[in-house]
Amino acid sequence: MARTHRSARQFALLFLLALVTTHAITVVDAADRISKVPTIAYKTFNNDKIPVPPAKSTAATESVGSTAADPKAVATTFLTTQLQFPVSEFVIKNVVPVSNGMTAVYVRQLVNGIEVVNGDINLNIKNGKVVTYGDSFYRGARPSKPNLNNQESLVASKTPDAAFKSLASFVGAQPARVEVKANTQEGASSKAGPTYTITSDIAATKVPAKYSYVQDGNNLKLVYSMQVKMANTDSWYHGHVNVQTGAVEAINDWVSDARYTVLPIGTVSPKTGPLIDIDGGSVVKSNASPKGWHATNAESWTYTRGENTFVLAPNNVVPVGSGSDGLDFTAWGKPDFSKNADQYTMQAAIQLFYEMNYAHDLSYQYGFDEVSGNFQVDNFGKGGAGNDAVLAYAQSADGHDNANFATPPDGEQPVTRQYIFLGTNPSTDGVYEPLIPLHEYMHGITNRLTGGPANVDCLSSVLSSGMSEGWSDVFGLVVNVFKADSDPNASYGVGVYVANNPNGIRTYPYSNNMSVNPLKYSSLKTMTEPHAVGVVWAVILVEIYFNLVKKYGYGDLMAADFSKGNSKFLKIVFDALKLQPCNPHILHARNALLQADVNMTGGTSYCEIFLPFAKRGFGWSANGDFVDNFERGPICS
Ligand SMILES: *[C@@H]1O[C@H](CO)[C@@H](O)[C@H](O)[C@H]1NC(C)=O
Ligand SMILES: *[C@@H]1O[C@H](CO)[C@@H](O)[C@H](O)[C@H]1NC(C)=O
Ligand SMILES: *[C@@H]1O[C@H](CO)[C@@H](O)[C@H](O)[C@H]1NC(C)=O
Ligand SMILES: [Ca+2]
Ligand SMILES: [Ca+2]
Ligand SMILES: [Zn+2]
Repeated sequence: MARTHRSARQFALLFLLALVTTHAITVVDAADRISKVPTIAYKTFNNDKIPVPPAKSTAATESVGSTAADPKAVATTFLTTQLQFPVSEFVIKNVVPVSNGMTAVYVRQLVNGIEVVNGDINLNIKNGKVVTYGDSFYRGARPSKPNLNNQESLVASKTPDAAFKSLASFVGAQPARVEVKANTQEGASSKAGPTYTITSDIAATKVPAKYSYVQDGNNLKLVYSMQVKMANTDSWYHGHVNVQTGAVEAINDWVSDARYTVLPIGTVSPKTGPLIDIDGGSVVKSNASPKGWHATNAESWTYTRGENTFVLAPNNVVPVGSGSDGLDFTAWGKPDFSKNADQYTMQAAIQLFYEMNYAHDLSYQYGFDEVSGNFQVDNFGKGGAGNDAVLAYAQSADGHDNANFATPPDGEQPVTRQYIFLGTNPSTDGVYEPLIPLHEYMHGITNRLTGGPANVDCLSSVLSSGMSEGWSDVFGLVVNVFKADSDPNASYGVGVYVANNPNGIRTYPYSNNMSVNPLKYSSLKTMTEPHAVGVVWAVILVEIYFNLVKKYGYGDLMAADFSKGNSKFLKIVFDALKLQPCNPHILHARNALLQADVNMTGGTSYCEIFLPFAKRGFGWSANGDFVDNFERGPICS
């Protein structure tokens, strides 16, 4: 009996190991995919297809910027002629250069000279043309111009003092003292009526207040808009109080108070660094998530749901926050990693929520925005299709030893599943190797960006689906693993924690050292498995990354300072994804990287990008035949 029992156990164990082995290669995989892509004849990789940097003189002019029509003037013409708003009805608030010659212009609506706080148009302008725009301008009936300079003439109006008290009570504060001072008016500003400065014990600083409109369906409501930085909480409110009724019509807390106990991005695994309490206010990027991670314009949630993702544990259970704002998730505490992963499911869901949002906010800085087809419920009038926040299943029960990400076209909700890894003892959860959820999120990014956000069938050939694995590994490494002092000749693994193996689960670890990772163009000849193909692509990207960090230094990736090597790398990768053709060959993708750098900087990183390709057989005369070519070419020789 005992013997039988034992051999049955042994069999079970072997079976498990076999499973783990097969899954080990496909770990952090896109779902088992069925795809069929007609073969494209790659016969046109002539030297002249490789982008080259412009001659020095042109480079200088190009990098300084275009002399084409002023985007502000283009925007004004578009607003007045296409959209038929007279110049008196809008004000251009910001003109922001994007990359590739694109400029974003942000416009606020004026009615009767008064700003409509939720009436915005953003225009993306390139080569003197409006490429895309978002529009939330009010079109309903116009109220007559209120006589703001005569307070008493406003029908049944509340004083600024009463409005401030109403706002205070709305946020649960009782001011003991409120002093209102009307500011002296000069020039144009007086058109929008007087402004006030309010001092109160509940506010940390003086509260500026002015008249605005809030559009609410077919109504335009005159409000006092006030910015209240609270004295005793972290909140900093932008509140809008109805001048007639004193009701709070709209309010936004500029500070997100949410708190999470997580393994911070930048830590390889719980074996290399601690979990910490993170304050939402310190990680949320307001340009990417204007209402924080738990709210859209219309709704808010006190569980792992929000603008960018909705994270569910098995049986559709969700971790709920606590505290006065319901957004403190730290009460769930830390996982006990000495136990099996199913003993900390809720913590894992919180970790996944943090990671999905982090990936959203970070990728936003590099151009994965609304227009580019990113994943958001509410696009805040910035173009693209919304209602496609990532639906994320933590510790999904329908699999193990893996993770996946399914990407439909822009406007349809992507789904990611993270599984428990049974190959370790105790079992582990891939969300605690942040590279893994980042890898999955990057699948969504590369699918949306390649061939435009509406076409998500552009990474389905052997080479392009392989590259998609490569981009995903590299995104995970760059965001979570590489540090300022990382040695390019060292070995970097993927899945080191979930496989409990420092070399990870790929065919070779990543390294500039050819003795550690010998892959070349010719290695691809017999490869069909996407992850194996991906390692060939990614090992080159890793070398480009290290070249750029060596040349331009290392900065905070979230700050997206493109003069720093790591940020420059990520920006070039994101731009290239947008530039490359559908189902690219690796040589197409190489050329897109070179093109992105030429477009962005005039080609200042040309050889940092080209030489790692030449080193591994994708040199100057390489063509579609999988024969290694190591020529450095005329520019980098
Ligand atoms: C990049 O530059 C090339 C040629 O200089 C141009 O054809 C292409 O449109 C540019 N792409 C973008 C997105 O700017
Ligand atoms: C990595 O190895 C190469 C030789 O293979 C060497 O030239 C280079 O200096 C090394 N880099 C570092 C940072 O040690
Ligand atoms: C490259 O890897 C080999 C094999 O691991 C090792 O002996 C060699 O020292 C490495 N070279 C560098 C420059 O790190
Ligand atoms: Ca979208
Ligand atoms: Ca696409
Ligand atoms: Zn993958």
